[in-house]
Amino acid sequence: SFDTEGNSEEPGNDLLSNHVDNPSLLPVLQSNGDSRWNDTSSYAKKMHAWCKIKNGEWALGKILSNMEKEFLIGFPEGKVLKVSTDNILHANPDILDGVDDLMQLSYLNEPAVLYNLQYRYSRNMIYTKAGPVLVAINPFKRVDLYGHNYVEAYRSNSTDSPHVYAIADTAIREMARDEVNQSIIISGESGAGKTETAKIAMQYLAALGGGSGIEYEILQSNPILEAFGNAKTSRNNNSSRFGKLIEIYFSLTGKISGARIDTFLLEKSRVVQCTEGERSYHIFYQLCAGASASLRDKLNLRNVDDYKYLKQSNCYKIAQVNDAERFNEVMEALNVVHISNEDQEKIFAMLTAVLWLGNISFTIIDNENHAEPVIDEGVLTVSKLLGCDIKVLVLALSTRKMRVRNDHIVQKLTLSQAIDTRDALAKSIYASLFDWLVEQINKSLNVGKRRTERSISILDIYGFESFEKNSFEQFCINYANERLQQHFNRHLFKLEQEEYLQDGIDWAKVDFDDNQDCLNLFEKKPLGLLTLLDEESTFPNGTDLTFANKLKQHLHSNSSFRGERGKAFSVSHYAGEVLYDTSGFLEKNRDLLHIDSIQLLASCSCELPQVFASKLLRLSENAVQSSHRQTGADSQKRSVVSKFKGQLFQLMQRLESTSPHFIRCIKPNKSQHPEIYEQPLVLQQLRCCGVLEVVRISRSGYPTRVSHQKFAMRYGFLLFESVASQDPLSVSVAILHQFSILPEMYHVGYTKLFFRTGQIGALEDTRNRTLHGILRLQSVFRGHRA
Ligand code: AD9
Ligand code: MG
Repeated sequence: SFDTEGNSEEPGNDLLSNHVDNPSLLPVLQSNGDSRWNDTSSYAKKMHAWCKIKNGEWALGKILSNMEKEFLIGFPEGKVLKVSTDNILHANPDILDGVDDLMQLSYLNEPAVLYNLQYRYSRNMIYTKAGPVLVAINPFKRVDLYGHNYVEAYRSNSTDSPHVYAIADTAIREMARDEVNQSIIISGESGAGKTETAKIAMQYLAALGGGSGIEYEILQSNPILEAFGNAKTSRNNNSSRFGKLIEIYFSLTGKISGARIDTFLLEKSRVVQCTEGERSYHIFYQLCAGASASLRDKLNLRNVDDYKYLKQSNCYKIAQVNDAERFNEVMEALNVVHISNEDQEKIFAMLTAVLWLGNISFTIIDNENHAEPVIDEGVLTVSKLLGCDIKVLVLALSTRKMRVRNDHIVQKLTLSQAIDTRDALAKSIYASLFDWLVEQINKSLNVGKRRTERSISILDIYGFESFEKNSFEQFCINYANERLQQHFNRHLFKLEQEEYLQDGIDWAKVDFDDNQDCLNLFEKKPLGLLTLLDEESTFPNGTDLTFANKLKQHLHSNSSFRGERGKAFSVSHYAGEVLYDTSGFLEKNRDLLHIDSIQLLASCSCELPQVFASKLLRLSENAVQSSHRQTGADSQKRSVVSKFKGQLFQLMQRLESTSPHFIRCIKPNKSQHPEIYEQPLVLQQLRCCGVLEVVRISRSGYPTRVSHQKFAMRYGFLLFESVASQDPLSVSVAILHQFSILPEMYHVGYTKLFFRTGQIGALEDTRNRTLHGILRLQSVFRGHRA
């Protein structure tokens, strides 16, 4: 069958819609404006062309004259400039303005792609296909593209404009058709729109697979997880600080039967420490703003600016967000996922306990800097909210039981140790609460436990981050993004190209930015970032500085690594270079919660702290067991990065068993404003995601596939001379020769012909002209006869 750019139901139309039907206009890819592919003789007077102007941006002008090494270009405002040939690229004809698939551009160069996306963006067409990938540009405003009418349009196939709905629709269809689980993988940097896109995809699935009511519960998990797992950062007012995979199950009749949410590595440091201008997790502000008077009373809850953890960043509000209203929405959502009022109150008590923990201060009690908590409202409220004895709380915050050989001794904590212990307890309560909440939601969503049905998974993780100061959290987030990028590359570049090779096609590989080097830098054993970090974390004398020095000593020859001054190093990620400061790396990686703190939680009379304690105990016991097996590699507990790596590997394994659909979100500006399209910012994202290369592969590959038989049938009548042998292969080859199709434009496979984009278009034109001619002749004959 005709298999054009994947699979199309109506081959004829698709073939005709190819705009590139002149071989001389074949893809010109400029990955960085270099002019290797730029054949200057193809520029003619009066042609429009892209010119690179001073700030690196591209402007559209008209060629006035072509001099030896430069062009004279006229710009719309009347300006005339001399531009060197190196800074000129072909512009597409007006008729291609705003095409909805970048594959259709006659000239595929960076300015052409940027312009096309901008053209669409300024008309609120935020979605564009880049071959198999959907590109979504964040509108930073409401756009009228969603809701019932749009869902119906995509459900009934009455539109084919690129859309998240279209992707979700394809996933549903392919799940049913191929009986294979599907995944929708959303990537892009922080603030690009992944989480919104994930919700839009979920809405479509819910609309098509709904009926039982479970779809509403699934949708209502979003406001809950966002309240507890998202926060305002300098990049995004609603930044996800955890990764999420939601797997939605479908019954054989295509109805949603349940779902399961998996989360990855919540950034818990945010609970106790937050950069100026950012916020901690939304739920804290929502609770303080929205709790009823009686709840405030019961919890001894104050205002946001009464809490040190919330005060330190000097930021309480998010523009256009009403935290009190959001609180009501979250409570409503908690009801929907069957979390009882009683449990809700327990949740709020834990949140308030965390806030009050932050207010606990210490006094120095001796001249060795040992400290003890001040018994004030903070200590009293925490003990009441957790249901623990004040004395036990005070001891847990000021001492530590140690085992020295066979003796148990009690060691007093210094001020900084006491503060760390307090903060570790707060972080641990919050992270345990988050996990518990996800578990409760899953209980509600996992309706008919047996999972024999098919599923669609949606992946939405934290996007690539590069701040002025980057710490352990960015290190983990960016590592996760490298893994995801690898998955993207594997599917869109490696596997596609392998298929050609399998079909016996002599295929000159298209280069893409393989991030394997960078992944190796992280994962290699024994000398990779993760192993070295784990190793240093277990050394008694290891510090952030010794860690940084080890990295420099062992990794200096890796091209993705660069040692920097002092405790810093930088990594050249697929999405750009990031400078990391190792301060706090070891401690955050060890993530120790002392047994005294766990015992404190276990001693509480309230239910949640006990639940947290038993889970924390189980974790540390498992770790101790596994560390025995691993000859003591991890002394106490699996480190954060090794656990995270394990989670990511599992995630990738799960995704590998699905058929993927990729959505690349693009952030058009840094200020989170609508209508602003910053070319260099968009370009940088297009480059690092390899969007142009995807299009290039799809185009410079052989996207059009036709069996010999079909080809011979369709075009055989165009032959001037009959062919001796009538077998489809010989007829096909004769057609190719007659139309002088250049050998590099097609490939004869074992059973099929493979064409580059545009070749069939020319043949179709001839076929149509000939058919028209025949029809005209026929009518002329009829006229004669009449
Ligand atoms: V992060 O890696 O979690 O920091 P995301 O998830 O990529 O990031 P998010 O989805 O949170 O970004 O989008 C940021 C903001 O852009 C949202 O809060 C919306 O205000 C805005 N946005 C994104 N997509 C859309 C959309 N399709 N329509 C309207 C949108 N607004
Ligand atoms: Mg997000």
